[in-house]
Amino acid sequence: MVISSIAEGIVRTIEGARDTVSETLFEPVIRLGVTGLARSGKTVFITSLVANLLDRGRMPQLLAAAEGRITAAYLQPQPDDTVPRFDYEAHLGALTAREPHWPESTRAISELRVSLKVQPNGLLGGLQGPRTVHLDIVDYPGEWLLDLALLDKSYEEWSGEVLQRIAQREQAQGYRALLGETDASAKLDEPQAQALAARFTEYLHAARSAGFYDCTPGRFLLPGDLAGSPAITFAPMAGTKAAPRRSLGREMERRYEAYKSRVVKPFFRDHFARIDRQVVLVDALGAINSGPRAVEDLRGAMVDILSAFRPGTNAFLSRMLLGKRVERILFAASKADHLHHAQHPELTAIMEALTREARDTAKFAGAKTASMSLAALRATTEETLEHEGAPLDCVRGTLLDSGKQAAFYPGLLPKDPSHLLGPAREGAEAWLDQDYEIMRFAPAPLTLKPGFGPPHIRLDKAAQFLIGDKL
Ligand SMILES: Nc1nc2c(ncn2[C@@H]2O[C@H](COP(=O)(O)OP(=O)(O)OP(=O)(O)O)[C@@H](O)[C@H]2O)c(=O)[nH]1
Ligand SMILES: [Mg+2]
Repeated sequence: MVISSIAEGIVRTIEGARDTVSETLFEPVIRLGVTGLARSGKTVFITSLVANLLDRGRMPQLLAAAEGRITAAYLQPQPDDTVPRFDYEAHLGALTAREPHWPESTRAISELRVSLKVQPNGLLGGLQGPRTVHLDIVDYPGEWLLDLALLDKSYEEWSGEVLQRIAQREQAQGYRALLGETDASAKLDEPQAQALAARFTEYLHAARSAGFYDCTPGRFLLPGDLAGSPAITFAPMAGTKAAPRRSLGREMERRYEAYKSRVVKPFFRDHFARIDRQVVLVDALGAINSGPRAVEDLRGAMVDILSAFRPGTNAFLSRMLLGKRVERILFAASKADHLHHAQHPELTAIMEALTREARDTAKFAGAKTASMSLAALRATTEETLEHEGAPLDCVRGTLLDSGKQAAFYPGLLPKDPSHLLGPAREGAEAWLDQDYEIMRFAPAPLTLKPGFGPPHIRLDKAAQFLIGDKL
């Protein structure tokens, strides 16, 4: 245990050193992590960001672009041979097709390198030639960050917590019933282990659809190429401590430990530990639309997700990072084009309130943070209609379900975010004084002028915060 941890630390130092010497000096590399819970908008964000970096006509708030100092931008082979490439062309193809559609759900890690040729500014700017800055964008599920908490828990502790949490949940009925018929100290029987894992995974899916976010282990929902492997064929059980060798309970414990060391740790070591800048996308509007329970659950998930960015919360991670930290974190409420811009400040305030607890506990030790509302791909236009003698700020777009055009008013967000977060925390079943309804819009057909990327809201401002200082 100790030896492997030390070795992990050494690998990290050597890798860090290589980055610093060969690349940072001559051609700086920025590793930008893009994360968020499922369907939060990661794929659309990266696709539109890259398209708008390649064609910068809509990026006035990215200063280097506005000053004309980015002389070229191009895609390059990524540095990591074992990580799937982010399928930029397919995703952009979906968004810009004659009948545009949203890209497929991705659910695993992927990476893309964009290289920018930048003319330095300032006094020496005119004397030096352009430099190349590489931007490595890494897309990974926010659910994977939730697994960090498992590293500090034994199988017994984890099982205890999960069983307590699901004792009252109707989605877990099937799993509880099966567990009731199972003896942890009986001899291991593989079909039985598989049945338990399958039933537990069903519970996780049902809980996720019902709006619960505390659905770990993360790979049970998003198994990728781990599907069917022993490392994700386990489930929480009580009374395993006293179980004899070769029993079902002992094997469950062993697989849980394998999940931690073979799945969770490598992700943090090989990917998370190397990130310099991070954007966390949050579908706050979607949660508000689902009701108070979803909002409260989202808040809880944010606390857990963001704990990965607080150095010191986890001993393994601190060793891995060796003092390196994410320098900037952007919290972005995505899909803001569902809302007239007059309400964007309220959405940003809700986003800030949702992440406040996580920030207050540690301030992310030195990382610069910002919150904003953005739309990576703007699917609507704004319109002010008259309703019962008063103006009503609406958005217009093509409804995804019917294909019909409609103007739409989603409801009035409160000026004070606690008017939403308070009832959510107190367990309200529904919003009292407002109804919120968020329609799903289809992406609008695009005719892009040369030099212009897809339309967005504040993507340039987000880019300026995330990488502007390095250009
Ligand atoms: N109107 C609007 N909808 C968006 C925007 N970004 C994302 N969406 C919607 O959100 C859905 C999910 O977006 P993705 O980018 O696929 O989200 P993801 O986080 O990559 O999702 P997974 O890969 O499933 O985890 C899309 O299918 C769209 O319906 C946006 O900027 N505007
Ligand atoms: Mg995706």
